[in-house]
Amino acid sequence: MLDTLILAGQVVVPESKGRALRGTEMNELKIIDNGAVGIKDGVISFIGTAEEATKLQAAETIDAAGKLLSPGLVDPHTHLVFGGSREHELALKQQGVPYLEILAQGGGIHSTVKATRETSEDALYEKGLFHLNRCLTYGVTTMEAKSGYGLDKETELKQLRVAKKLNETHPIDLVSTFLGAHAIPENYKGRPDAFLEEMLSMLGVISKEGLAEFVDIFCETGVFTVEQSKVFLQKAKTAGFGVKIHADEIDPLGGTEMACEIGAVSADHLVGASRDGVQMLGESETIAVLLPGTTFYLGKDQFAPARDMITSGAAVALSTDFNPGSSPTENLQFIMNLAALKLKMTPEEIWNAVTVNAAFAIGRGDVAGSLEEGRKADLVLWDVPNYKYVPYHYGVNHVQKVWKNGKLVVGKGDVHANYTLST
Ligand code: IZC
Ligand code: ZN
Repeated sequence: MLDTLILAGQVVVPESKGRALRGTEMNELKIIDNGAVGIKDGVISFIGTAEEATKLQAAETIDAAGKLLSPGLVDPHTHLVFGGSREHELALKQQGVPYLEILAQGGGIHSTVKATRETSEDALYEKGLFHLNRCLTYGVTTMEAKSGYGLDKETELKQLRVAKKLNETHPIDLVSTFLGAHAIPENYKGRPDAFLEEMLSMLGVISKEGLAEFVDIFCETGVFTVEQSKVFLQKAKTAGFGVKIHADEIDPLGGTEMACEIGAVSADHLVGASRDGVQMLGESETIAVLLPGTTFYLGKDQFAPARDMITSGAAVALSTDFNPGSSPTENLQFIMNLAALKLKMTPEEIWNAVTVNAAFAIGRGDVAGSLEEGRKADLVLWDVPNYKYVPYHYGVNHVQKVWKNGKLVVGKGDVHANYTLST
């Protein structure tokens, strides 16, 4: 006897090959028309057609004929835990002051660092919880969270501990990344190497307390060079961490090539990736995590060359880059819209990019991002007629219900606009 049987007009079943989907594979998406998914003890115990499911018995049957059922979405690049906000920078942006100029003047990331240092661990937890709840209502059941707004030992550890507690208490599974190398703080101005050594000296305690699985660095003009990033990430890798990089986001420095060379799990942004970089992505295991919400929010016309990447055989994932400066949104569905409109990705590629490939980009490909019998039941019921509808109808939340580990956590009522959260 199943606990729950869900009948849906379409079920999206991204294929799990034990690795991320690459190149033309990204355009393949299994859809079960008039499908059914059964849940037993928090785990998926049946996937098939509604017709096949007629032989099954369930304590509860949800008839969502005409609607869409998918795996929970995975958001593989967020700066979830931070103090304050940066709406005061909007006027500067409107006047045309570039992101890196605001940063160089002591604003931007530095402004959030100041606010994060001044916010207590409890208050950071409450604020993180607020944003996390919103992510869940948008259909995300697994996501990454970076530190990087401390730039000192005490505050970086505070952020990482908040993320750990959020992971333990909230339905969303959080994967932590240490981004101590996010900017150069005032007291290390002109001494980037010394600052990077200081951040590397934290890896022991981070590892011991299980505070992060990945290490990341902001490789950008005025922040860290490609060479500094390479040395830093190689040391982190030697210390046993998976490595990630913010590469070629604003200026094309060549971080994409370096990420592929050193075997980064993901290279993120890649707006200015060179032809060589795109080619190397196609030949390496490094997953390209694209963040079109940031390009949109920074007011740029040039988006990451997603089509070239897919043509070269690369694995592409998509993410919000949720952060208070360059991408203040928890809405991964809007990123799916931007991927369709600005990155020219197909609906099939987009679904794979926010499920199976996003999961592999944060080391969770074996448990999240796809539907398989025996996997935990992380599911989203969408109030849309088919999978192509989500990347098409933009700016709103199409989620009707979310299950995490088989438990209904969003949308307890039957009313289509009921987003009541229950943890
Ligand atoms: O707070 O501005 N790009 N880091 C690198 C960010 C954006 C986050 C921020
Ligand atoms: Zn970022």
